[in-house]
Amino acid sequence: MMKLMWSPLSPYVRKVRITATMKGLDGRFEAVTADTNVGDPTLNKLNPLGKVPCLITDQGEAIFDSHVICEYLDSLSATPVLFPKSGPERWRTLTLGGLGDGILDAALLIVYEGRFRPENMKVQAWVDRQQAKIDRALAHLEASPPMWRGSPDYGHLTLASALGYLDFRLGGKWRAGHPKLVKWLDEFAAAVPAFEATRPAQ
Ligand SMILES: N[C@@H](CCC(=O)N[C@@H](CS)C(=O)NCC(=O)O)C(=O)O
Repeated sequence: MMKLMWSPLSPYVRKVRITATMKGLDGRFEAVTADTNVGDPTLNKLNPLGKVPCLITDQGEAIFDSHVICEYLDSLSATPVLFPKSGPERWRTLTLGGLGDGILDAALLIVYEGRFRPENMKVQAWVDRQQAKIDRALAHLEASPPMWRGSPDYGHLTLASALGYLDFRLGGKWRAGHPKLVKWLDEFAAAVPAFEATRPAQ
């Protein structure tokens, strides 16, 4: 039985959970909660970066980060193909995944600025810089939402998890001014029931 070190509210963990459900692997691992806010010695040993998700395979090997775990899970069963094997489609998928992760990283830095820095040490210019990355990414995606052929892949599920995180932690402000992306997310949720099933509890 594989083990997944996780936190129920993590958007990176959500990517892995959506991937596992899409690949029919839900029964194949046990979830182990790690508290990354206080720090978790077991997690730190497995992943020196102290971040979730971290997967421990049946062979006892630790795999991180979320991209690598998702690609590993994709390799365990044939369909649906979440990572195209080669050609322009592969690079398109990985680049969209990178953009989704980049939105997440910027949003997480904004959240951590609020969570970990004392009030008098907060740097608004730093928060604005991260928000500008998110805004540019959203404008880029709104111009041409990345539709899928057949069924969504890793790039799409990463973007959906990122937009879900903007809803959860940043008050859904992204929705104003991005009607095509809002529709895109609705279509993703209809195509991938695991998205709703993994929605973080408020
Ligand atoms: N690039 C990593 C990011 C993972 C990440 O930042 N996870 C957060 C939880 S949402 C975490 O564990 N943070 C703890 C820390 O940074 O100390 C991935 O894709 O897995």
